[in-house]
Amino acid sequence: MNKILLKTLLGHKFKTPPIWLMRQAGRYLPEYKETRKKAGSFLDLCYNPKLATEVTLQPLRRFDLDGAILFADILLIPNALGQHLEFIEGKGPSLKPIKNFSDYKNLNEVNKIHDILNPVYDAVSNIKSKLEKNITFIGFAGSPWTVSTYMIEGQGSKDHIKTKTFMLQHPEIFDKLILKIEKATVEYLSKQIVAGVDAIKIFDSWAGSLPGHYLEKYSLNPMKNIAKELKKRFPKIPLIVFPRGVGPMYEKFSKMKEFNCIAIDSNIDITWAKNNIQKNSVIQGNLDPAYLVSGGKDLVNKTIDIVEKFSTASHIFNLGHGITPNAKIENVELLIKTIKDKI
Ligand code: 1CP
Repeated sequence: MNKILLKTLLGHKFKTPPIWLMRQAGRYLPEYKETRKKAGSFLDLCYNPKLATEVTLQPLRRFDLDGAILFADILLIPNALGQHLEFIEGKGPSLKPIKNFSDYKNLNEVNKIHDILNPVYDAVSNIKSKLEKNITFIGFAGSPWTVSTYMIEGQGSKDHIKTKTFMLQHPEIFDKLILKIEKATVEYLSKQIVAGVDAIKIFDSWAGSLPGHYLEKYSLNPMKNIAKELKKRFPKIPLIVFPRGVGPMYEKFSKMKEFNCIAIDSNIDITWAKNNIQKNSVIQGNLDPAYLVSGGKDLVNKTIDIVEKFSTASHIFNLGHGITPNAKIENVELLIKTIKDKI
């Protein structure tokens, strides 16, 4: 097996760390914009196996990356559970929000999700058949907490006040919703694995907005349950967790034995992470995506700093969050050259 990313997830250490980038497919690539136009809407792109394959492969044709991430979205789960979803140009996702028990009751049964998600599994097998043998293929889903914020807010939010108010005022409904997302996510990820992904990542992009002990209850525990079930069904498939924004609580998340790797955001100090996290788990991260806009010496120096700090144990190079639409292609090239050629 020559998949160095997969081997690193399993605890091997290479002189040069493997690299992939969160949101490596997307609007900073002209070829993505073209395919996206051809598809019609963003959802049409996600549910078109041929075009989803095309955009998954686009960054790999341009860059010397070690991993491919399935082109899909964390909001396909709410959609498959029956929630109306559209992506509005220049504004982002828009869903019909869940406001009460009757909205919750109207969601589809978990076993119905595949009726909608089948094209995603077709995309996975299609991508698998086209990937070079040295590329690690990553499947993914959102965490129950992060997905619930979109289901309740009905759109992206910075403070998640509606979701937290719902959680505090209707704990019985909220618990049921989290459990339902958890179960749907296990089934969704299991099908991705059967269709051919090599590893799984769970994105908890909004973990940082949960207060106090709710972080454990609604972020950590549901993700742990998903990971436990996946490990029972597929013991060899490595799992990555990304509890973005949890600060010093990263240490606790990194001790979850069910996950092989923890992705850290750019706010985490790399020396702290080396001393407190890397001893518990393989580490992934954590260049700020802004360096891919600004480029130059700063990008080179920061990249070398991250690689050197994490070089004593297993490390996967990545950003601390998704690449932005204004990232420059030449800066992505410079980043990869810096890592692979050690300039
Ligand atoms: O206009 C467009 O083309 C849509 C932009 C876009 C893209 C390229 C969206 C809408 N989703 C995606 C693909 C995507 N989303 C991928 C696969 C591609 C890749 O990584 O190369 C992945 C892994 C995601 C995951 C995702 N979607 C997350 C978790 C990661 C993160 O960035 O924190 C989240 C929070 C979403 C929701 C979402 N989807 C799209 C947008 C604009 C958003 C964020 C909405 C908000 O502001 O809250």
